[in-house]
Amino acid sequence: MEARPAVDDAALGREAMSVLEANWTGTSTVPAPGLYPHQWSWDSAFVVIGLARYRPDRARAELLSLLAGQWATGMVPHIVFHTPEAYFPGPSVWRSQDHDAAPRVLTSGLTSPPLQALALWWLYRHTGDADFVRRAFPALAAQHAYLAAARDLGGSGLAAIVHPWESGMDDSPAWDQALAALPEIRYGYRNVELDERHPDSDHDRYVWLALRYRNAGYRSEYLRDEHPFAIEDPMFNGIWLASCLALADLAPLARADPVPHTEQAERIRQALLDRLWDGCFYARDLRADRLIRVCTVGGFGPLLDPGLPSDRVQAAIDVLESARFMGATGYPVPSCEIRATQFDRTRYWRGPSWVNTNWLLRRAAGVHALDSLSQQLTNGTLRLVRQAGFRECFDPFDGSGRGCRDFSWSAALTLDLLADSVKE
Ligand code: 2M8
Repeated sequence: MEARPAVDDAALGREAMSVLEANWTGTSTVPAPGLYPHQWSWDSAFVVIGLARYRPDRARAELLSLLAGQWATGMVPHIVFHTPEAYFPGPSVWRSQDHDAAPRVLTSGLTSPPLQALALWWLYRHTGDADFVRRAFPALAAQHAYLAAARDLGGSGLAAIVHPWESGMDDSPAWDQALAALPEIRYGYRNVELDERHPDSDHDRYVWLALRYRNAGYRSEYLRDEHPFAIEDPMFNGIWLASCLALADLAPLARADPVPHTEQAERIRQALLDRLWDGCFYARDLRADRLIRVCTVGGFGPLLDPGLPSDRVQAAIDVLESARFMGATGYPVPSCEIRATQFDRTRYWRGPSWVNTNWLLRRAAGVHALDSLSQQLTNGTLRLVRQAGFRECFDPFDGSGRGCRDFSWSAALTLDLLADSVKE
């Protein structure tokens, strides 16, 4: 089924909901039929956010079904395989069942941006369901404890990603040099449906990195001492910081102490400023010990922090609104600055606009009371889905749709944007 979103808000909302109904498996929501037939971690968090005020029952089920995949270490995996549907790399590559810390359901061995606590906060804000907060809180606190204990590979207070898939922005040009430094690999494993996305060399390196980590038993000592890909990403850490503040806010409901979560947020804030800021936020390659000086949409992640100093907020917003980003494209927000040599309006995470990053930036505009930016992001995003449908991503210049159709987070976040735009 492909939804054809209407101009009318009520019809657009119904179309969005019908995409989410069609993508609901009975257990969780797949990102898109066919291409992504399992449960992806940050996709699910966006679905929780979108369903919070319409189907809180399903939002709760979505989050619990994701957390069923949590490892005893606290790690929330980037994919949970609830069904035997074919996907590469699937369970036979990850072999989670060989690990004592893994749950009964099969999962990947990587994590992804820790958006779940912010999603829980969103759900609470719209439902007032404190019982559910009490139920989900310990798992999310454990997820954060895992990041602090096992992923602070630079000893800086930031969590490092150990694979491009952990960023959620797989093909971002920010990872190019770190990938190019890896050995030349030719496996020839392909998910044929993803062929157009990545050059073979990148895909083989993704698989190689995943196999190295798996073969090392998913050990954090291996990540710290040997793994060749370790990057402090401003979007991953900006999301983590926002989720720490969400846990601090929710802690009293769960009869937990908010202070450790506030302190964690403060550590992340300080490290983001000390280590990733140089006129805008860049990712830092821990193995090459340098900033990766390509400005991507990921660089705006720290704006999710209400405590970011106002001069940095202003400087980052100036970049966002300039002709380097949304100032020059007809639609918000290109995933890479358009003057960069790596910018490509057609390639996944190297130029196209995405509904999820638009939503995150809109949230950031909200926390800094930037009402006109918030409105621009809402209107521009709704224009994209009205014109092109709930596509995976969009050409930032002409708004045409790219990638999958009936994409869950595009539909879910449309519901959220519509609800707020009606209220405003
Ligand atoms: C994309 O990532 C997967 C690997 O995890 C892929 O390319 O197959 C990314 O866009 C990621 O952010 C997203 O979570 C996933 C499912 O929508 O697809």
